[in-house]
Amino acid sequence: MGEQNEGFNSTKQILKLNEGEKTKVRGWIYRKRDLADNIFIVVRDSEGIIQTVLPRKNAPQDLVSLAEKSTIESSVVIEGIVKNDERAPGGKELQIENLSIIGLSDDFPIKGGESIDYLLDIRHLWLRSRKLTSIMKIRQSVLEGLREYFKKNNWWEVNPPILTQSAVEGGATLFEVNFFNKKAYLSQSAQFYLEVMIFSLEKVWAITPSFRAEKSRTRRHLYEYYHLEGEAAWMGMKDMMNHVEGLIKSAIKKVLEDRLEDLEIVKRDTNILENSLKTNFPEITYDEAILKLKNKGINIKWGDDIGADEEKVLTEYFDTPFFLTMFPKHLKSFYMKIDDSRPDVVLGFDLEAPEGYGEVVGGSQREDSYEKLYKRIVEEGYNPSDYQWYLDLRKYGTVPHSGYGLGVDRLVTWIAGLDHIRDSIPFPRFRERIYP
Ligand code: NSS
Repeated sequence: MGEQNEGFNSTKQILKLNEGEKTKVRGWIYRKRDLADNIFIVVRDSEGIIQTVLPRKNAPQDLVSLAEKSTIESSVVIEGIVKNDERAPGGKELQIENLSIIGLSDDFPIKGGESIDYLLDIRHLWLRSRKLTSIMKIRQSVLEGLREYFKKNNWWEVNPPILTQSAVEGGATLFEVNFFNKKAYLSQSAQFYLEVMIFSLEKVWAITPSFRAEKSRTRRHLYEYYHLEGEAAWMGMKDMMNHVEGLIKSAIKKVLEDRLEDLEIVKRDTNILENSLKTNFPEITYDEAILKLKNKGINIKWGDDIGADEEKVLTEYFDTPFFLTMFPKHLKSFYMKIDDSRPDVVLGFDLEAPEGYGEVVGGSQREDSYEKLYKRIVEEGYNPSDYQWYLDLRKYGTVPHSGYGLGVDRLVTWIAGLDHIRDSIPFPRFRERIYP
């Protein structure tokens, strides 16, 4: 048995009803205009908006008083008759026959023109905006597209922990936790746990919050973000890049199929998304990227980090996502496999989103030799005993394998064309506030 709607129609369903039909809708008051002849009340629900109207003439006085008393963001139940009216959004409106106020709203603090800072303070109310509502729906479709791809290709979803003992991405961005008077950390990445799981399940993925005490405040960093990670036995770097391309395309496709209305509400130009489905994602190596950057007049040499600013310049060359591969060893983490033919280069890849967005995925083939990995851990100044269980994986039936991490919030930011990562997630965490 499905969920019961108790005879209500959603705002969207009402747009499909015929003139003269009687129906009930429930939602919140989105706009209100109190005119001499009519009171217009636009109601929003999770699916959209519908205009309702109460003609003052012949309406019972208590109904008029209720309509007058109702305020923006009050929750209401309205019964009425469908009328065609091309001036109404969607071409239909509901002529009010009955109105109940379920929860009368105080004067709603958002009226338009508020500062970003203030809106973040009242995020719990701002989340009702049409823009954020559409973004949350786009986010859900992104996740659905990603999930479908894993299912189609027989990957296993696993649930790694958030409380951990060791750093995956270096100590600099770790959040420390007092765990019964012992030191523990909030996870930066589930990678090592996923590497454990491939020895039984072969292809595994997880979505977990990851925590980074980032020093820089940027448009693409959160302190807590949703991290989708994949890891697979028997896959080399190229195999994993192919997988990541399919995965990202699956998310884009889902959004284009299901969320056109929401993309319009957030004013996203969909050309670049459609384009991205039609072509293979190009690859440039780190070496090629340095040349391209030099050609653009950037002061950079081999061995320098390609940061957000440089990535932005590189995106000018592409109108789809593209891969950046084969990085200098010293720029990347100790677990990346070193290229057989170049001891200073690792088999790492990033996926960059176009239009200036930059890195969305970071991945690599993993070092699968016990001796080489041990050496890299020591070289980086870590204590091998802290990585005992991780090293063990190379002792008991080691296997070539690769994996990656995808910033879900960054992917949503790009797909929805947002100018800041904070709006891709309902409750963004910044250094200044973990409220609400
Ligand atoms: O640091 S990463 O590049 N790579 C890892 O953590 C690997 N251990 C993942 C793996 O191979 N299993 O982070 C991966 C992605 C990166 O490309 C971003 O898209 C995203 O995670 N990321 C972030 N998103 C939002 N905010 C912050 N601070 C952030 N840091 C990384």
